[in-house]
Amino acid sequence: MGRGPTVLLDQHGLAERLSSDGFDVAVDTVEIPDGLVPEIARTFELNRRLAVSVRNARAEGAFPLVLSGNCNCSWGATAGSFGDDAPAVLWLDAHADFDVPDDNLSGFLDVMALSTLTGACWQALAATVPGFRPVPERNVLLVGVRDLDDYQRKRLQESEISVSWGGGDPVLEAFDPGASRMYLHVDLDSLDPSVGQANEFSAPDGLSLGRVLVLQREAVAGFEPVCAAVTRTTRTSTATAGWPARPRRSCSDWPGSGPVRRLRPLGPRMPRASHRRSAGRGLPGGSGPRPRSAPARPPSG
Ligand SMILES: [Mn+2]
Repeated sequence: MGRGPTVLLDQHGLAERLSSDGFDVAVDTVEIPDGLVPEIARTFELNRRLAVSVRNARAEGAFPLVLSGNCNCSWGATAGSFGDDAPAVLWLDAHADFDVPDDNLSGFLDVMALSTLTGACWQALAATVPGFRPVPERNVLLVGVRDLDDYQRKRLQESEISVSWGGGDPVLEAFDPGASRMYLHVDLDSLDPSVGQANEFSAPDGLSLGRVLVLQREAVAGFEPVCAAVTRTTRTSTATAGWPARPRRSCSDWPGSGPVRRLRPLGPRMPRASHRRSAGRGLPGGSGPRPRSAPARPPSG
């Protein structure tokens, strides 16, 4: 999975496309040497480096856009973007990434990405990521989640996380995290397989592209986006068939095996409209801050 950022940049020319749209783009690659340390230690070291990279980008007035093969980049991305004020988190994913070591059956660290971010596990290691602060569960809206084992669904339903299940209409207007600054996390397997399969963890009944775009417009209208990540991109270049619907994992695909790329659309040369978009204001089609009411609740079943 880890080579997806390279594919997006080198094969699909993402930086050049953003540049042609008027953004001043700088690419910073965050890597650690293969085989340096065990998987868990590697993953946290990668996040320590990512946090510094993101913090430097923000100090330059840039908007950090993190490209990563794994969802645990959320630790470094938020650590480098937010101080003691916890962000609102809009997290698009087919999975909850909410396992803890004591209930996890896969041994896959990435399914603990959101549970670590919300402070449920790996607390000592997470604290070594510069600037890391656990995000309260009530600050998180999880959208598109649908591929869960029973124990995963139970833990999610017992949490304070707001949930919009599967391909249903997202419920951003009912999301009331008590924070105005946002971290936007897009795991591409949140998309329905009919849109494309960015990785082998796709599941049916996902989000349409239109729904994702509406949700993003609402997010920048109602919140101030400070950092974003696009994750779980595979090493393959296109969203073609051939991936099994269920995980087929190999160790070489696991966290830390590939680079994390952070794009930096820099502020000064950004067109005014685009800059406003980064600041979460005045997006065409947006309707201003969303009214807030009760948090969305998961279905009782
Ligand atoms: Mn994920």
